Amino acid sequence: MALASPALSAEGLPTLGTQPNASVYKVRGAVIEIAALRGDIVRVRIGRNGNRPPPDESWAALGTSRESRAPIERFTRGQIAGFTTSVIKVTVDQESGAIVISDRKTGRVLMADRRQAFRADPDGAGFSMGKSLPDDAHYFGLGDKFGPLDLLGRSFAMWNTDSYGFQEGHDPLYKDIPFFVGYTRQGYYGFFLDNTWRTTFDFGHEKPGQVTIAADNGPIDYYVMAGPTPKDVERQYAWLTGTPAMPPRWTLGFQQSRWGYPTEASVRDIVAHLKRDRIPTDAMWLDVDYQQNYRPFTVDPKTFPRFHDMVQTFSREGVHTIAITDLHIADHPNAGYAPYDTGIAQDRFVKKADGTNYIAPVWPGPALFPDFTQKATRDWWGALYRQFYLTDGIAGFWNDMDEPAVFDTPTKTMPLDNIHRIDEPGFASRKALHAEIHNIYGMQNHRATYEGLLALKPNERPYVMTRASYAGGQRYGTTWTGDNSSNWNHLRLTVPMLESLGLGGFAFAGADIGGFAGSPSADLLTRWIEIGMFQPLARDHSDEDSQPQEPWVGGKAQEDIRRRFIEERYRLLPYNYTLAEEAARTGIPMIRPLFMEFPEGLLNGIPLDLAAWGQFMWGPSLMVAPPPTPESPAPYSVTLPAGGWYDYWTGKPVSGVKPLKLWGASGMFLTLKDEGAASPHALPVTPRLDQLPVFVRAGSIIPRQALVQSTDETPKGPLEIDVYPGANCHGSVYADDGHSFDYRNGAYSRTDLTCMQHSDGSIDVSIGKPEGSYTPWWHSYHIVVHGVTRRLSQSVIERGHTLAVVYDADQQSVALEFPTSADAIKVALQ
Ligand code: NBV
Repeated sequence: MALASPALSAEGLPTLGTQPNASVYKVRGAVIEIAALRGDIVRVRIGRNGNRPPPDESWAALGTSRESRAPIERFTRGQIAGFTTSVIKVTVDQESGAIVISDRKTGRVLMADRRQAFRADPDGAGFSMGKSLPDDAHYFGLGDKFGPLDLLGRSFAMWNTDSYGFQEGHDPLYKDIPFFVGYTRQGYYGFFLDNTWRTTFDFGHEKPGQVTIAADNGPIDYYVMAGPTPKDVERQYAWLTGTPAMPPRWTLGFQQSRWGYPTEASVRDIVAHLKRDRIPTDAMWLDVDYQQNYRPFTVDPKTFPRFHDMVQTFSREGVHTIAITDLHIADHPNAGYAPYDTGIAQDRFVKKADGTNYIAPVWPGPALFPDFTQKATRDWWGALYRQFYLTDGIAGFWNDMDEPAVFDTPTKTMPLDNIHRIDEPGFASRKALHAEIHNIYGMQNHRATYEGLLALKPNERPYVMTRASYAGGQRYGTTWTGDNSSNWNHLRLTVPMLESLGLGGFAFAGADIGGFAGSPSADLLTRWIEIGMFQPLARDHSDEDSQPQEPWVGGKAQEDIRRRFIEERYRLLPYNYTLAEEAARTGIPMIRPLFMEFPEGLLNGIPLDLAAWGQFMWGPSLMVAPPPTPESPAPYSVTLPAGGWYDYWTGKPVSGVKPLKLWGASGMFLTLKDEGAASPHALPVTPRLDQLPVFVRAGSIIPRQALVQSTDETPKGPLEIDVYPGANCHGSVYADDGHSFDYRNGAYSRTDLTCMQHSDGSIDVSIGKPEGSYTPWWHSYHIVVHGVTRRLSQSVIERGHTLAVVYDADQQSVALEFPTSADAIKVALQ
């Protein structure tokens, strides 16, 4: 029961006397080690049954972050011991072991054990932790959960599962991201349980007033991040588990895919049709159809006779080819199948409990499963891409089925007592049961591919998409939401699902546009394309049994609408790419819940999103507001957070009405409190299939470009800069070569943009001095300032001449154009 800090060597526990950032407490046989990694992040590790804390190993948390140290000051007051960092206060009740982690200055409680630090399961292997759930709490995150954004009142399992045709409420799905963002009226915080075994999170469902976090086995090892804003939490989580891999620019273009393009001719036809119909496109995906007998790393010469030529031709047309490479290696001996031969020779595969290779049916029939928990196996796997990547010119890869999925078995996966042989920097070499490895298997498959491509082309950004993953998997690229369905509810729930994935680090994620299982109606496909163009990964993909769902399906009128939205995505590329770079640098996702941009924006005390179903932020400036029930022609109310808004499509200011009733998440009407300008407004909208309400936050500056048919094309004309005056008016534009890592050595260009509206109506627009050594494609700026209601007819450019300005009274805008400069430029519009 005694405080046993700082040095515990006499007890056989780790000596922490030399570690000024951690305290160790021995309570009721448990050894609780709490370390401050930064002033705003603490890590709790608990050794059960008098054991030392679990080993410091992690697939998710970066070694450099785990080694990081922040100063602490310890204290003891009666039975309460603890410490403070610059931001956090930790207390441990030495009678019960209950830990309370709070904000040192405000007293805001982040996480508090209800009674004790944990409860051991009767069998001794598992544990559960009961944390208090304040009355005003809400929870967000946990990755690919399929339901409302708020996790409150529900419970979830974390177990990567092939979930074909999943529907609302189905759980678990493909990924295990045991990280959530907690909210109370006092602020936001983050919680990450680093335990790869099957775990559960219950937010007041089983036990009201309690968040229960439990695992079947594995370490009690968790991190609490102090926020206090949602963006702070995202930065803290990215610092701990890594930022998302910077995507090649082309991956922000439109992408076409389908399971069931059976031949090379059919694939060429699709690309030709996209070109003919002038649907801007950047990628064509090849599903399993191209392979010989579904064997990974093969091409069927009968159905894809000129495969290499096809990939090269597409590439010349600005269309990048992405190929699926499932992980299961066909059990195909004595046939010259190199992945099998080399894998067997090097003993690369997962074993059964009896030590023999595990073989189970998947695509190619009986197959073996690489043991990605070994660096050497990952290196072997990565080298299998040589021909596709270096010779054929395939631009990206797709790791499917890596939960791992196994056919013809009720568990849908391999036996839990299969054996992995961890042989890995940062880990003790040991055998591990599949039950421990299952949730990181897909992540390590993803990693093996990403790192393999990197080894083959060290200065090219790899592009790899995985279906299964674990926390930290964002470091290896992108993901998608798996086998969704072609129905309106899936379209509706895609938004919170992508938001949750973004909160969990997966900034570049997408859902199959149009839905995978089943066939969308023409209207559904149109709406899905519209909304999907404001999401990170825009890929139209479908099941082999479904009807075609390419952009032209359903007739010209529908295609024209879809094309218009796809084109808009290309026009927004400078903005979108700036968002992608921000995500890769900071961890702040591209698609954001409203609370991320308006953390103070509460409706009846709760974050705005909960009343504004389906509305989301695309970066800091654009708010997309699809109908909350997207199939319904019924009018609905868009919630406009306080601060002023413009209509993206017309450029004109919009104002809502207040107070108003809003359709809430739970299907109830909520009444807005009228708190004057500081309160949100509601804007009545009557939905139309050919329109998607998108709003620009006042005070934004958005860079755009001329339409291109592929992101490889250099846009003609100036960089367009749309200025929407308002408070704190700013924006930025980032550019680099779009594919290499040269930006890390300064070969990028970032320009800050600001504006200022004076009381007499005159406006200053400032273009900062471009930072970085990269010269972007534009040579001039075309500036349009929106919401201008009085004639402004000339502009004075600092150190330059006076330029005529075009004032458009109808559009309430002024426009002017001038060349770029290596220096800052300030334009005074008078
Ligand atoms: O490779 C075929 C499909 C793919 O189209 C889909 O996107 C994946 O989620 N894949 C599942 C395998 C299906 C196995 C029945």
